[in-house]
Amino acid sequence: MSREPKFISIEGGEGAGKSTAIKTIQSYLNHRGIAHIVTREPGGTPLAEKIRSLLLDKSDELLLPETELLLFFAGRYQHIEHVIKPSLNKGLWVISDRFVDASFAYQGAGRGITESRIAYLKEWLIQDLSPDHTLLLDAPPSMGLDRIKLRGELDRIEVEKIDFFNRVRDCYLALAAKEPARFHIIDTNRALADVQNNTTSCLAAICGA
Ligand code: T5A
Repeated sequence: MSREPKFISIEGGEGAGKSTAIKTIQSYLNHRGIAHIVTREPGGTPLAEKIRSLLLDKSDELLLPETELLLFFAGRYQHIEHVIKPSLNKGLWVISDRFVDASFAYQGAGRGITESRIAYLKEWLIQDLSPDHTLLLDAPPSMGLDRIKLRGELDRIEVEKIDFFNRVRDCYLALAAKEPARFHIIDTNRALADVQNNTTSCLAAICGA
């Protein structure tokens, strides 16, 4: 079994099932005795959690796309330097609920910021840190939105129109097509037990079962 610490990101649209998959992942890693942390973006450090509130809470002042992008990267840099890198250096696996692919999908395809601007920030702040594996939880956006509406009030991003989320999904699928060795697509438009089985099989392959 490979014990080299791995960095795994979990991506997908709203309500695609990331939190649900992370529970399955945690229980699999615990079962295998693999020491790990679960963290998230936006967030992951006390300061980055404050930035998360700025990003997700509704406000009377329009948050401009450029400001939004810079806030995501500001929180991400705190997260990388204070949590992700130190954890990997200690030999812990890092499971992150979203990472930089989300900026390409949401601020790029969603908001319309050019890919080269996002790529510039990525090169400056992230350099060669990349998830070893990315689980892309994929479902039609309308289905994910229906699921989260049952949960209660929507946040500042969740209230976007369906076209926005269709662009986000298309971008994620395009990113996955470009890097098939890193991305593992899990169809979450299925019964929960099937999704859990597929997530566990994916983890088993990553861990070298
Ligand atoms: N963002 C983030 C950017 O714009 N740019 C960035 O760079 C980054 C990092 C973050 C927001 O910020 C944006 C993206 C987001 O808008 P978030 O905390 O990641 O927000 O929130 P969401 O993506 O909105 O995550 P959610 O918690 O809302 O959804 P999940 O985790 O994908 O879904 P989950 O697992 O909570 O499931 C939703 C519901 O569906 C049920 C669950 O029980 C739950 O009730 N469910 C199923 N029901 C039936 N069958 C299944 N197979 C099911 N799977 C889950």
